[in-house]
This record gives sequence, structure tokens and C-alpha cells, in this order.
Amino acid sequence: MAKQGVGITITQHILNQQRQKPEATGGFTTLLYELIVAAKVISREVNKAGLADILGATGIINIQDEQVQKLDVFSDKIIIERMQHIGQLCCMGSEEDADLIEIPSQYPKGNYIIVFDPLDGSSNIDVNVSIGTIFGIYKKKSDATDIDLLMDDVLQPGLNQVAAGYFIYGSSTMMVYTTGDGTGVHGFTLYPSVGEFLLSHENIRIPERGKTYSVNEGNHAYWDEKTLTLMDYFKATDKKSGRPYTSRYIGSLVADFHRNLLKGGIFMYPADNKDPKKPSGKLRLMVEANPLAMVVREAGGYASDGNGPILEIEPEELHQRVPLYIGSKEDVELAERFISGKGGKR
Ligand code: AHM
Ligand code: MG
Repeated sequence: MAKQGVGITITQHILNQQRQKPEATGGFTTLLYELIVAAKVISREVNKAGLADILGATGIINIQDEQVQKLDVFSDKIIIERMQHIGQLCCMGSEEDADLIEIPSQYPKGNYIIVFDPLDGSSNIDVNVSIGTIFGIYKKKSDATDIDLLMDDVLQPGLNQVAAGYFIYGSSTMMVYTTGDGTGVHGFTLYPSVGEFLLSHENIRIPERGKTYSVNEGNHAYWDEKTLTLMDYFKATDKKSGRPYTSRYIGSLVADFHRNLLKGGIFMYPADNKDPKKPSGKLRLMVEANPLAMVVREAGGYASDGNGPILEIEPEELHQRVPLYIGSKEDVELAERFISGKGGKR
């Protein structure tokens, strides 16, 4: 017998969720719906990446006068183009754009803000490894309409997100999202022949504790003592606590996160001293850490910067970087103990 609810479309699902929130308006549905359309276009382009050269060489497609656009730039453009006219947003923030993205004057404006990483996992784009789009949605707090005055509205702690999620372009394309407040985390798989996202993973719960750690061990030489002690802990042998953990690292945050969300485990991108310009690690608070932190919290997990919850950080700038420990609650709490200096010495 089919599992209850499995197979409903993402649109139906968003509408059902809306009914649980009396304050919700149809505008929010429009917003998510348009984002989904953008993701379908990105998914199509990702799936044919690599074909451009072959088809171009055979004359099946004409790339004569066209500069082949990098997929991350293309994804950024498609999201902006689709979202700017819907009348629900006051501005947007993207990993690809240094400044806030203004809604052109010919379109109506609204009270929502979307921040996104249009195509995360850039090093994996050309090699057929899973990549993704990450998004977080906020409501604006002030009456400001001028783009120069909207930054304060954008720089809200992740706790204020009204929705967050990601699309993963992998062996299939999936969307995983939450609207918070106990509504759960739900996963939808794109059925290419139908062109619809159908509910495939209802109410995802991350295991309290996992057996997997995901980190770029190549950064070992750049880590401090506390980080090294934590890594030693995961690799040490101890039957009682199920160690050593298994290591899995794809190098695409969405893909590493998604695996750990379903199977349990911890993803880490610690602070390091590799680049003095990025002492807080590599990942971005607004477009990467906060949206996934909301998803993991709603699924029963936890996200920390090593000292406290990611979702409580007051952002100072749009492209702020942050150390990230995210995944199964017990594993992340353990990492926090080590990073805040309570985990002992090597
Ligand atoms: P990007 O936004 O340029 O793609 O960088 C973010 C990516 C994440 O997807 C991934 O977790 C991390 O960078 C991998 O970094 P590294 O190659 O240093 O391990
Ligand atoms: Mg990224």
C-alpha cells in the first residue's frame, strides 16, 4: 500500500502547509512556486552540462555566436529573472552578487527577502558530481523601500527565516524544505517525465547520532589544537561509542548535508588559518549555513559555529563567513564541546 501523502505535488503541499498558518498569504506560495520553476530550469541545464560541446561540434545546437555561460552564473541569472517580477520581494541576496539585488522599478514590490546560493559546489560542476541551490526566506521588518536602506532587513539572524531549503541536482533532482514551527522537513523528487516535484520523503528526521563525519581533511595543517583534537576523537577506536566514524566528503555542501540528514552524521567546515582574509572558514552564514541550520533544526538536528547556534548569530554583512558544524544533534553538541575547549587535549 502506498504511504499516506506520498505522491502529492509540491504545490499542493505548500498550500496545505499554508492552511496551518493563519497569517500566511498566497504570496508566499507564489514565491516558492516561482523558485521551483527556476530550479527546474537549472536542473535541466545541469543535466545537459557536458553535452554542449558534443552537440555544438555536431551542429545539433548552434553555439556559434553564444558564449557558453558558466552554470553558476546562469543559475544566478535565472533565479533573479524569475523572482523579480512576482511582486512579493523587496530585494534579494545571492552568493554570486556582491551587493543586494534590487527589484526593477517596473515590477511591484513585496515584503519578503530571499537569500540564495544559486549553484553550490562549484568545484564539482564540471565533473558530474551532485551540486545544489540553497535558499532562505525572511520577512522585512522595516518600512524601507530604498535598496540602500534594506540591508538591515536582510541581515537578520537565521532564527527569523520563514522558510528555508535546498534543491539537489544528483542522481535525481530533489527539493527539501521547511516552513519551521514544527511543520517538519519534507523532501520532493522531480519526476522528469511529468515535470513535477512529488512528495517522496515526508517529515524527515535526522538520527540523534550518526556514524559519519564529513570534513576536508586536506586542511589539517591549518587547524588549531581544538579542531585537531576533535578530528582525533572521530578517528579513534572505541567500541562503546561506535568509533572510529566513517569519513564521507563530497565537497558539495548540499550533497554532504543531504546524505547526513537522511543517514545521520556531522558535516564540518571549521575555522582555519589557510587564508588570513577568511579566518572564519569558508562557508557563508546567510546563503549556506543559516538555511541548512533551519532545515536541520526542524528535522531534530543542530547547527553550531563551534560556540553556539548558527541560527542565533547576528549577521554583520551579506557575505560573512562562519565555521560550520551541522548534522545529528549529539554529534554537533560533541563537536561544540571540543571547539569551545571542553573536549580535553591531544
Ligand atoms: P562554493 O560556494 O564556491 O561552491 O563553495 C562552497 C563549497 C561547498 O559546497 C563545500 O562544502 C565546500 O565549498 C568545499 O570546500 P573545499 O573544497 O575547501 O573542501
Ligand atoms: Mg556556495
